[in-house]
Amino acid sequence: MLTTTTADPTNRASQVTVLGLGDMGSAIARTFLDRGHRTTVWNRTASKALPLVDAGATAAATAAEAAAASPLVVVCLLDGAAVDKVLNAVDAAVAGKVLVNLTSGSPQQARANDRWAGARGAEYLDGKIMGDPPYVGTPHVMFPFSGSRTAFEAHGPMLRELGTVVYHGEDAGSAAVEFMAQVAVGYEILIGFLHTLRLVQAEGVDVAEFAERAANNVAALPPLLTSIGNAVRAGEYPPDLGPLKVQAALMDDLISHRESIGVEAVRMREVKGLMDRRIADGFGAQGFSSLFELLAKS
Ligand code: FVH
Repeated sequence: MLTTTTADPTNRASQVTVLGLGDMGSAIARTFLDRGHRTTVWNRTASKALPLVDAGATAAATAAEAAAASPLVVVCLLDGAAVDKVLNAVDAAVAGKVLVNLTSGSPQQARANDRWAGARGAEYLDGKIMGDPPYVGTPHVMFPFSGSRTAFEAHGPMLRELGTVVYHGEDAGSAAVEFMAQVAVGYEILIGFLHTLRLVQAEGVDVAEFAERAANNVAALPPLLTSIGNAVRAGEYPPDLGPLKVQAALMDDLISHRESIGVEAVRMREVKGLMDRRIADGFGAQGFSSLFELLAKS
């Protein structure tokens, strides 16, 4: 749930530092300012702090000075390499603080940051951002978090002001696992969608009108995702989308249609190849979800 109360800026517990003022870091700092938090900011390119200073933020001259200013230090930078560089500059200034890293990155990076913070006497929370900067401060931006439970309990109310927050447990890498997986679902679906727009365009259909119809059509996806998840967990594969032997025949049509109009069919050939293997193994009566059995890296 989104917390919308206005903070008392003189209350030290509500003071926050934001390191990194790109599009996302700026949106985060502005949200904290809007909610009444005393906000200290720092950015490598100092000029990016100016609009926030106009809105009431305090700009620090160095990352270490910024980190020293607040009990809660939020980092939002381009990538893991930038985080390493800035944290090395901050170093001992995080002692006794809660360090929250919202930079995209892997579970391994998150666990390394956790160890880094622990060695300097700081509590670490790793967070990931699923949403766009203009929507920070609304429930439309999802923030998976993991790491120090004590830190999450202490600062959860403030973090919830940024969007919809879910805590995934004490392993600092868990939020990144969730993020990587959710982002992958999006990309896997969207590359298929782009391939399909190629086909639609090659057939002379208006791509934007088709996209609108497709958007209505994907309303069927959420229950299907849930039922596939349950099938995979149980290791039992009912004939979702029909039995594989029937679906495989449809795949042949999809592939030959694409090839006949000069449109790439690589995704469909991948799916058809998996279906053929599953059918050859004697599982032709099972559903699409059973392809999961073939997706382990050998
Ligand atoms: N923007 C978005 O829509 C997405 C939504 C989903 C999650 N992401 C992640 O958020 C992180 C920050 O993204 P961003 O949009 O703020 O990115 P930029 O606007 O490009 O700002 C990058 C900041 O990082 C600073 N920076 C880069 N390299 C260094 C370095 N070596 N040392 C110190 N700072 C560095 C950069 O500083 P400057 O260029 O302004 O001096 C910006 O503050 C990111 O993980 C997304 O995946 C956003």
